[in-house]
Amino acid sequence: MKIQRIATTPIEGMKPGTSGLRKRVTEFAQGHYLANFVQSVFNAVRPPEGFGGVTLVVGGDGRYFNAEAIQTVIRIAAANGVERLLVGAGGILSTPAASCVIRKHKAFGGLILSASHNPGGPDGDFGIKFNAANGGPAPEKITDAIYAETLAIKEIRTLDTPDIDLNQIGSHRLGDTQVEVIDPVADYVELMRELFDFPALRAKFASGLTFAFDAMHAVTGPYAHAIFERELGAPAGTVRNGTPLPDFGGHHPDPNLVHAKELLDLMMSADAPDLGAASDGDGDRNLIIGRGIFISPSDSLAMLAANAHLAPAYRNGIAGVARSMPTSGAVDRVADKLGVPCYETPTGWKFFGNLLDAGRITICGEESAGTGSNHVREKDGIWAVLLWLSILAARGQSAAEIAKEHWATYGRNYYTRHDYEGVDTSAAQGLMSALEARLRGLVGTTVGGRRVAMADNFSYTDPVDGSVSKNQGLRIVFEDGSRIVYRLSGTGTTGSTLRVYIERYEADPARLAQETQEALADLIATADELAGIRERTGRAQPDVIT
Ligand code: VG1
Ligand code: CO
Repeated sequence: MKIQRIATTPIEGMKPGTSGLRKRVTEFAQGHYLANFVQSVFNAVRPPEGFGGVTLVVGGDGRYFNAEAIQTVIRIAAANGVERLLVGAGGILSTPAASCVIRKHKAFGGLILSASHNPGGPDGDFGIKFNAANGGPAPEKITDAIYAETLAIKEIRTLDTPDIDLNQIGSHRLGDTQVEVIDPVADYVELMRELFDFPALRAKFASGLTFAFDAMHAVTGPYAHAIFERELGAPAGTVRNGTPLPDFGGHHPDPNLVHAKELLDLMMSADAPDLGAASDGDGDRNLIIGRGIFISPSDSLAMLAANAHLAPAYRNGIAGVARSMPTSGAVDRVADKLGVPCYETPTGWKFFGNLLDAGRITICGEESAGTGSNHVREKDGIWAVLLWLSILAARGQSAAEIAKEHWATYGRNYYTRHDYEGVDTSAAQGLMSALEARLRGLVGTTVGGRRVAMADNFSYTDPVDGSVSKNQGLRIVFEDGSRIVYRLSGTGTTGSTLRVYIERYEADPARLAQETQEALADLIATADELAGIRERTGRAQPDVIT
């Protein structure tokens, strides 16, 4: 088969963000945009001996442009000499399933086509990222190398071949490349069966445990139907919006209290099942709502760490935990009590990989509804739900009872994140640099009635390989342990998103049941005052509060 060498020129702005390259579909679909990036990945990761003998995994979240993009990726991979491609049927692989397939089949890595929680459709977003052989998102060293290649690229290697039929499971030959279309769900279900006690969960569903899962018309539908309804016997209808749609049914597949409002309303109603959960576009996030109670992702991470031993995979305890810097300190208290280390990393799953590979941690998570463990190298929405179901089953208590007991034991970290979306980029950057310039001077002063104990721009030194990641968010810590963190999002595609993370610890048993926004009201006001949010962004209120 004749390899086509197509001349091209570098395209600016392809620096991967928090989780790969994300742009509007309109940008991705233009000219050589996608092909330039994919070829740059191959240029950056090519082993000295080439891609012969290499297996690569390819799949996506099924969003608009996924089907075309996957064919482009297959052709470029074949033209670059990749020996074997494992492609999810229908072009589908959830992010955690892709991680699972890479690890199980000892692949060299994978290309995941997803813009995750970003909106989809012709006017929505698309994305792509490279995961390495451990199944995890490429570390910064590799994403930097990919970026450098995007600025130097001269030609794209591809084939002039018809599309491969991805709708049937089976094998195809494309030049010297073997393209295997695989069941996107099977390997993942098998892994979940190993980690959790499916017969015990099945028995709980049979004896009346009730559950609602909102797949938000995104990629988790097929996984959720297979696991919750078929494997565990939950009644049909347990999984809602379970058919993946290219535009997510016109909704925004971000499982938060704004976009998963239907689920929230159900869980706060008289008909609420025992547990409610939702996942995002690519299946790596989880929203957990008990009957009448929202469990904040930071609290969920802490509660999962404290109770993980109730599931077979973690029966012998956990080696350690990690959380991203803006995530609340609730899990730190659990680690303390368990006598295991707790690591604080920058935002984004790629920073957990080394800690997991080195066996230093077993469970990790982020405030943005991401929780996972050493079973794969991505956060995993369905895994988190299965762990919650296992804990409910083993403890025989409601989510609300578990949360209350947790707070009574550890105290409560009241926590909220305020997002200001689509802010003018220069206004957002101005806010951050003005605040950064003042950080040093803030230490020792009193703001909003609290003395500032520490203020810095978070920098992380990876304890495993010593790599340093700077500029990971501005944090202001007060003497009473309260904290305000400011960051600009690295996943958005329009303007800038300012994220403000606010946290206060409460140990007083009489004050553990407050409404979160009320409990944090004075710090929220201080956050605005410190950075001049209203003044600089012109916004009186955040767009999303979680
Ligand atoms: C956001 C979250 C971060 C998460 C990332 C990818 O990044 O804050 O915690 O890892 O999305 O999640 P940012 O830079 O926008 O704050 V996913 O589910 O979109 O891959
Ligand atoms: Co996601």
